[in-house]
Amino acid sequence: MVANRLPLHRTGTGSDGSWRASAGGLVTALEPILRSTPGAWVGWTGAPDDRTEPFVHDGIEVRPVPLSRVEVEHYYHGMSNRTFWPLYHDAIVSPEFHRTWWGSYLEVNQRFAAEAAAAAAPGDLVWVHDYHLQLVPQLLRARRPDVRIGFFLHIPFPPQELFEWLPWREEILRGLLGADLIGFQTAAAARNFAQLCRHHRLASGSADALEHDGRTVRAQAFPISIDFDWFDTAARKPETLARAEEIRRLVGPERRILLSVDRLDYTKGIDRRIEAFGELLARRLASVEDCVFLQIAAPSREAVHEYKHLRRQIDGIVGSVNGTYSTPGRIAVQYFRRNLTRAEILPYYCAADVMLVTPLRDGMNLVAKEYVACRTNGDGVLVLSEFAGAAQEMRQAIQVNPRDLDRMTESFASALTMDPAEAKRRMSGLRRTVRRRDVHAWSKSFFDVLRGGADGGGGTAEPTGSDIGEDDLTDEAD
Ligand code: ADQ
Repeated sequence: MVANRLPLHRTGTGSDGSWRASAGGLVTALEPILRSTPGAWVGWTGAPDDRTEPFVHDGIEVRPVPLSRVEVEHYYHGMSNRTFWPLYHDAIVSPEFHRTWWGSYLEVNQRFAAEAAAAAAPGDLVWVHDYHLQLVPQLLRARRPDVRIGFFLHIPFPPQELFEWLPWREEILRGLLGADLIGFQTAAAARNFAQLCRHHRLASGSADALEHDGRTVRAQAFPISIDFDWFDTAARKPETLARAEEIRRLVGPERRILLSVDRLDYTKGIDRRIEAFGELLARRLASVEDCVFLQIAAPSREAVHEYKHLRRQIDGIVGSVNGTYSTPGRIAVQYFRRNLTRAEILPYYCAADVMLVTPLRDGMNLVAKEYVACRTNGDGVLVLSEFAGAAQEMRQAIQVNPRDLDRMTESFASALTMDPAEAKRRMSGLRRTVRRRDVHAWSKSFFDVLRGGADGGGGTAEPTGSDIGEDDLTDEAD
């Protein structure tokens, strides 16, 4: 596994402190695979100038890649989080393009490729993750033509008219084409990629068989998921249910709970969602007597200006809605700006009558799937943005356009008043989908296709039963 961050963080101080598994999108998804498959993980520890030597943790060989303070600034906060992140998320904030950041990105990608080349045994599978490391497939192939290389992009891949902004667009396409298999969250993203490769005359053919440099490269959708059984089991535990009851009692047992759980990121649509909740109250479609909105937001990327700004902006919107609508003992929006453990989040999922997942753009969004997995009684209503990758599979959710404030407000009202039988019917469909397409199915299908294409290069990768195309996903509806 090659990813920007190691799936661990140091506990305590000092360079020889012990390590604990981290939480978060990518780690949440890969943890089960790491526990069941022996292998090495190449990644950064998260601390600048950290020269930790390779070590073994819980059966996994860990190979830290050092980053200097300047590289953290240029490669990570800069090129990754201020160029690729906004560009690939519809340019919700303007991406910045700086040659110094690009130089650093190139250098750091070289270092990751060298470390991966050193870690892999002959013929190994190497799985590279995400937008921080888009050059690694090509750089690794140059060093180790014997290994099979998979790449998975966790965030959206933009359409041509946006991607073309990038001054280094051909370098990125070539970098990715170094892989044998490129996984995206949606079929639309795979199509965007294939179209760009053809446009720049770097490859010919369709997404599932791109001819490039005498090899066949597959670009395909593998919608990421969660460990459904883990959430389903944990949500049934007496201590989870007791805490869920306590949360209901504390907010007022007669109040219905609307919940959101996000990283504090401008892609997640937190501001518009709180505004829509304010409109719900303003239009008297609901009142603070009968409902409450709980927003849990984990601080994120606080070194980046846009994130500091977002934090202040959301503080302001929460204050404004609460100042206008709260009454003694009836706070309209309860906002928790902190990182919770999984065990702390679960009871909220269990307590929530309505889950609001309304990003402006999101690769997948695991929170929507986590909520569904926790609804062991088969009740609860999911409101889901059309612009989350999850919307492709989760057709029984109430789908909304987060930029359409009127409709979004009305969808919150519909969720609160949905007929219980209708809610159960929808939830049962959602649970079926997420249970069947869990994270194990996701990683297995990726590895199967990566292995299955091992025909020495040049062969045409045959579609397999594990393919998940857009049509297949659409069929899941109802
Ligand atoms: P993220 O943008 O981080 O991931 P998401 O898929 O929602 O988004 O995953 C967030 C994870 O963090 C969830 O497991 C959630 O439970 C957890 N989390 C959220 N708020 C938290 C809080 N306050 N405290 C503790 N934990 C919290 C990226 C992409 C997504 C894609 C994933 C996986 O942006 O689109 O789904 O990778 O590929």
